[in-house]
Amino acid sequence: MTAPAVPTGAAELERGRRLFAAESRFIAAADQPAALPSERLPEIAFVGRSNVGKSSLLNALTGRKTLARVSRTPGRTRAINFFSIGGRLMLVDLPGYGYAAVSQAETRRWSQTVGFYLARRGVLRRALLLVDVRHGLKDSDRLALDLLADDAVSAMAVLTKADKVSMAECDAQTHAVGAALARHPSAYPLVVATSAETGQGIPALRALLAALAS
Ligand SMILES: Nc1nc2c(ncn2[C@@H]2O[C@H](COP(=O)(O)OP(=O)(O)OP(=O)(O)O)[C@@H](O)[C@H]2O)c(=O)[nH]1
Ligand SMILES: [Mg+2]
Repeated sequence: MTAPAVPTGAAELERGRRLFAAESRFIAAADQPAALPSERLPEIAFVGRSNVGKSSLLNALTGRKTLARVSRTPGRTRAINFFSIGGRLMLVDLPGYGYAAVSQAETRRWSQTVGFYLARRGVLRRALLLVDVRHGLKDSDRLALDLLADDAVSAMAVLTKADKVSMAECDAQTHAVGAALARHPSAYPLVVATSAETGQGIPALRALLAALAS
């Protein structure tokens, strides 16, 4: 089998564009397992440290600035938020990790709900592990990867905030993260560099996700 590549073909890109041109809709916010919506569509989970840009990437993909809540204050997204894309794919915005200033009780509830979600969600097709291009993989990301491997969820790395560095730095980080993930059992062997500001990498990511839609 040949290794997957970042999509560049016109037909693939067009499939991605079409999927994300369809109506995107907020479905539910779950802060406990009982509040998770029913499993109707293939799901893609957005995983990553607080402030890495999960909600911003979701908005960039859908072309809607305010679908998911973005904040300068880390730890803003507290619940698991579900967004339907054209009734064919569910994007799942998870609360971030690695941010100290939330209470212990809240952190425990976070890990219980997210842990339950990752372990038990039959329709979960892939996790996007978001990594800030300036910071690279952190220990907390490696822990998240271990958790995903335990739950047999395939994880694809997506670099965020590519607009913050030069193209050369972005390429170097893409290779570094790719090499680090290549050693990890849960990793999907592809890294996409994106920017929610400039739109870099967004059409390619749409195309990759369209291949997982129903
Ligand atoms: N320059 C730049 N800034 C970005 C980009 N993506 C996100 N940001 C900024 O980073 C900050 C955090 O973005 P969010 O999308 O709220 O991050 P998050 O991962 O959802 O954060 P939590 O919900 O707290 O876990 C905001 O100030 C965004 O405007 C990007 O591609 N480029
Ligand atoms: Mg968020």
